[in-house]
Amino acid sequence: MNPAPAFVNWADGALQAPGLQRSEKKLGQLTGIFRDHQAWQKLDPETIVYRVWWWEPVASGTAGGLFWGLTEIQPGRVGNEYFMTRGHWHVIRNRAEFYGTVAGSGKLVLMDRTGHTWAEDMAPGSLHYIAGEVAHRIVNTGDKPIRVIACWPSDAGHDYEVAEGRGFGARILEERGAPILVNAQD
Ligand code: PAN
Ligand code: ZN
Repeated sequence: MNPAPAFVNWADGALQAPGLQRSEKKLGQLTGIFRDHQAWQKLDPETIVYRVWWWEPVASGTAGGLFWGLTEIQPGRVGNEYFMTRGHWHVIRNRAEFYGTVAGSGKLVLMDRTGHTWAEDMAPGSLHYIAGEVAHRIVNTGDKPIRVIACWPSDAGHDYEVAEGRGFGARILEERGAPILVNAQD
């Protein structure tokens, strides 16, 4: 049975779909994600960092199905590190994903299995193919919300070990007003 169509406002990415799912992440929930723990503790834990809305036209875990989502990350920083998503691997490691930037600007931080980490520029219209076996995280380097649409396999699953464990191999930090990629051990 094919699901009825959903609706996207292509100007801002807003999604309308039956049974739309949503989640929000506040600073207080993002323990151990940001480099500067002291700066993180001084900020209001109720501050919303990002929200995700997504449509599951098939049940989670269905092989061969797809999900569609919108992520909005607020502008802001913890110390000199920009607000960002936790970042994850897919549980089924070979599952790929598309990200498309609708509004705002940022960096897509990517890491392969060896820990090699790099970043792609995100700006309205940029379309990013995230290959399987590549961990991914969105960083908002602008002064307004960044809005990113995504499409991923419904059996991909999310493994946050990369966010909570050893972490990405590099971070995006603000230096003299501009974002730079800094190796995690620096
Ligand atoms: C996205 C992400 C979303 C939030 O839908 O799940 O941007 O990021 P975190 O899941 O890292 O908190 C996606 O990549 N789905 O696979
Ligand atoms: Zn993903």
